[in-house]
Amino acid sequence: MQTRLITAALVGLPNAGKSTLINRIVGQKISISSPKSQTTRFNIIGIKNIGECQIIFTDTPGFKNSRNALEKQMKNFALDAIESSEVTCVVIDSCKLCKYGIDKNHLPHGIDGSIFLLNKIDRIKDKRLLLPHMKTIGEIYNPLDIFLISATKSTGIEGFLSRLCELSNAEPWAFENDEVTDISQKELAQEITREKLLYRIQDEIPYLVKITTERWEEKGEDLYIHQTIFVNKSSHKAIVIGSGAENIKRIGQDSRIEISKLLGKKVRLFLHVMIDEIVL
Ligand SMILES: Nc1nc2c(ncn2[C@@H]2O[C@H](COP(=O)(O)OP(=O)(O)OP(=O)(O)O)[C@@H](O)[C@H]2O)c(=O)[nH]1
Ligand SMILES: [Mg+2]
Repeated sequence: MQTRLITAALVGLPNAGKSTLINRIVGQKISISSPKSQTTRFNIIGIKNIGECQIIFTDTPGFKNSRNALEKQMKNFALDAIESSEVTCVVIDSCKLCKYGIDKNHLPHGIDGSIFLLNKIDRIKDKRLLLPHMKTIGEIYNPLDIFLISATKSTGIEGFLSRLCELSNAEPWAFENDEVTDISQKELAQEITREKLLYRIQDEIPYLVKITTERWEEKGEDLYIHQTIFVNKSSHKAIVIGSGAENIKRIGQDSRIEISKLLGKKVRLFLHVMIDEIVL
């Protein structure tokens, strides 16, 4: 079989649905998603094989111009992915597009000739509302193609993937047939705990945490995981734990259920919260 290969970066503003899309494409959760902006913190690779074609996607942190050190680093992740991928796919929130138009000042440079994915079209009743914006995108960016998709409803994704296959080159595959990501089980488990924190804790604290794994050990049928959530202030620690340890219990429970489902084994998860002033 003559194998084919293509690398594609998924970039866009925070909350556009990049991670939801990569998970949908590879068929399992490899990148956490949430209704909050800036959920993704680093680049995550997702691999999709279709017939002879291997597509290597990079999910990137939502693009934001900022002076803040963490956000600068996140912005560089997206720029690196654009630079190192053969095709850039710009994911746009269609609802925001209809409301505010294309947010040219906040999108990264270097996306001319990209594929544009107008996501969340399940939320647009009258698709004709998108037409003037598609025209503007055409004028500004000269896109390779524009697809209307819904990552949550799996709409329009096949056409997009076929287009990438058309653009692929005759080359050996870079990953084995059964590989879907480069993120390790340990890192993914940490990310899942962070996702549960994003859902459970309403303010900005989840952005200021770092999670590490102290222990990862199989004992009989069970996998014992000890994770530490580092926060940078004692007041944050109190909020993460919650009154009567309500928050941390719930975060632990939700995370354990999901990690267990993902790994297909019984998981015992222990969460510790510690203060470290230089969390980020
Ligand atoms: N209705 C609808 N919601 C979507 C769709 N795709 C994503 N979402 C929601 O949009 C929110 C953000 O999704 P994410 O996948 O985390 O977005 P992201 O672009 O990865 O965000 P960052 O990592 O912060 O840059 C979540 O609440 C998703 O459920 C879609 O096709 N339709
Ligand atoms: Mg994301």
